[in-house]
Amino acid sequence: MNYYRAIWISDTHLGTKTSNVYHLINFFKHNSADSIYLVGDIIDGWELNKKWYWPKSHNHLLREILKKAKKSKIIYIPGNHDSFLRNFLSLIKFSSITFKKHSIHKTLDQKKIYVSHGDQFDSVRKISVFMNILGNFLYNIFISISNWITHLRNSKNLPHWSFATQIKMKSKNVKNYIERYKLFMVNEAIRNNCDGVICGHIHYPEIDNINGIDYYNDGDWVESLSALVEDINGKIKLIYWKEIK
Ligand SMILES: [Mn+2]
Repeated sequence: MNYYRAIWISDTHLGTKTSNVYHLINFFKHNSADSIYLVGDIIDGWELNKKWYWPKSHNHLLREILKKAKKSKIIYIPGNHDSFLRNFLSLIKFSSITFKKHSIHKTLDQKKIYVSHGDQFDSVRKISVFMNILGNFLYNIFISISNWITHLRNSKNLPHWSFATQIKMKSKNVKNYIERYKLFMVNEAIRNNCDGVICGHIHYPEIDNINGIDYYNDGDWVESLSALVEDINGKIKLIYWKEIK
């Protein structure tokens, strides 16, 4: 079991076929922390609303998370796909899981990190993301191919490399979108008197520093299988999960 001060994951999109639930269960079995932040789009209410998809594996994962809640503090920050939870923020009290709109995490060396899903960016600027450019159907096929390549590479123990990310970054639109998003989120950190920001939403895991403010994106569990962790020495790292058998 790997032990951390904190773990951040987001964009697991439960309720869709593209969610890598089995990897996520495996991740929770081998990783633990004092605080576990679920940084939004954990459940995909949009897709569930269109078509109900909830196989047994999804309940299995929820049980795994509830088991975690016995020892860890769990903070659930809803995103745009699970925004239905935002209406109940004050009502929901579920064992040791707290629901918040955003949160501020204090690292070991007393740095303040603003934690937010990050979809407030979209309400400021409506820009087509990669998914909108490609369309839902093509996107799902594209992700399947990409995941298949990732799986092959993992089985050969090659370092993380995402086909999907490579293709996306070839697009100027996507690059621009990501750069603007990062600037926006860094400003959110400044507005909230924080030294850094942790978010998700754009499915692009990354650690950067912009004008002295730390920017962390925990990625997603549709293609990247990534998480942010603060280790016991207070260092925040990005990890790409490879299944432990
Ligand atoms: Mn989102």
